[in-house]
Amino acid sequence: MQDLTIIAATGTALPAPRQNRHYIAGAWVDSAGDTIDRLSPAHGVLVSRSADGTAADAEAAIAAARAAFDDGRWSRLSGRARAAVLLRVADLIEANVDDFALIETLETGKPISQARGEVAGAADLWRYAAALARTVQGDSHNALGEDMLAVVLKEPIGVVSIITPWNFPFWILGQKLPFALAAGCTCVVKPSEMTPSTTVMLCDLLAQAGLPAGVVNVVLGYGQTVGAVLTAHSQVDMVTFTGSTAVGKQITRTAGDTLKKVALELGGKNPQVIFPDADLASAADAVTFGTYFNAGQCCNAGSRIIVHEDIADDFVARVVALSRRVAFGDPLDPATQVGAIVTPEHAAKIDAAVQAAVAEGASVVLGGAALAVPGLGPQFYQPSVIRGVTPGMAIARDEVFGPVLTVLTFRTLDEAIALTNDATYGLSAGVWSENIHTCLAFARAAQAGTVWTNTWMDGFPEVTFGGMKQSGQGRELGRYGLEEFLEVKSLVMRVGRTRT
Ligand code: TXE
Repeated sequence: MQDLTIIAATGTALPAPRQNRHYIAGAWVDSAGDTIDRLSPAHGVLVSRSADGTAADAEAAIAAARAAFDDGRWSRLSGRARAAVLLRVADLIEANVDDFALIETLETGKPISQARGEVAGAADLWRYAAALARTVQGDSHNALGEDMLAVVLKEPIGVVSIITPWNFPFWILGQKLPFALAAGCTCVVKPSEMTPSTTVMLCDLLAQAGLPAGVVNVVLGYGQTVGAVLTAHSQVDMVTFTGSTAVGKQITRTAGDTLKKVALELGGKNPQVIFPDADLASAADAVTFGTYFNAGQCCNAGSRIIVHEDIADDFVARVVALSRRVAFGDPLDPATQVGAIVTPEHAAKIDAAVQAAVAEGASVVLGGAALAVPGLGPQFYQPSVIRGVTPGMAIARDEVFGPVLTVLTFRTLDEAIALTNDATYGLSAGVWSENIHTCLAFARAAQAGTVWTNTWMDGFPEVTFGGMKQSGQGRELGRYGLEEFLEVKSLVMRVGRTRT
């Protein structure tokens, strides 16, 4: 082992496995289908057994959401009344952070400290969405002629299918569900088949908070069965999806038959550009965090480093030194900073990407292999730094979704911008320089939904998030995060007599 920081198994006793059922029309429902077992990626122990939903289960959930929308039990409430429920949900999540975080850790493999942060952060998303619920408003036109008045209304779009992935299950749900509810929509949620439990646990809190039955329904199961129905069904008005670009494209095609609205938050291959005048200590710190956070299984991973050639050796040495200090190991230890890889297949995919890069001529400066953690299974990967990467290599272009940093170099600002934009993705980009002109020139030219300047991955419920190019369409968070779930209707009225 290359002098890394490793945290051995804590030996903590794990809770009994959860049994997860569908939640439809306010009731727990067994599936006619099979069940799906989820083992903890770090411990190999059964965490949950969940319904493997069928098309009929999905259809029942859609019917419940449709009925709840059409009778106005939620959509016709005032923004104030909706906000009150969302605020109670936020309080209840905060009161249950530890329970949610433990299950999130066991299903995803992420460190418990970060799972706590994710759950507490999600509560804040519910709180923010509650504030937005009271701001639904459109426009008025009063200069169309004295007897004409037009108002533009914003109305809930209707029934929304929400399909979420496994990397931040509770946070990503929080980027979508409370915003849809704030707008007055009703929802059918399908969490990832690998990490369904916190979504299921939330249903109890929704009921306690006073959300009417049928407004939120959860169907468990696979994408090809349940997900396909949620995207194709004529009674669904919108699909919002976070996941892989390949499935995002598939969803767009399926949803096209009924022309339902589609919002997508997909992959990224996000560059951080480091100029020689940057605060290199801060930049190295942020690059290290941006590479290893969530074991790199993060659409916003900032692991495509584009560093000025004059400082490349120094900068890589700093990152390698910091990488050795990042604590990898048992997610249940509060000191752990990086946990397990989500599945054995995904761990193998990460390693294959690294070995392919080596075969293409890149060199491994650090890591580049599975990580042995005393007392735990094989599903860990070493912090890895790869040099000698050229822009055409697969590892420079494709999302690795693992704790792997690649290094490209540049000489001029124009070259840095060209390398940044030489990507099919456009989710986020970063620039490190003490010169505001350099930063702004880069930020204006970068094809990315978010550009971070002298920081990385700082996010706020208030600040809109989303991708350009093949990183997605539509936006989440901020005001735009509400607008996505609102339909626009113009009322044109001839009213009042023209004065003579
Ligand atoms: O994602 P999928 P996977 C990227 C990352 C990762 C790769 C594969 O590169 O290595 O995707 O991950 C549901 N119709 N991201 O395979 O398959 C599925 O059940 C409807 C980026 O886990 O996209 C799950 O609920 N739904 C990312 C969700 O889609 C379908 C987060 C995501 O699964 C479906 C995760 C279908 N035909 C992975 N097929 C990010 N943007 O953060 C699957 N699903």
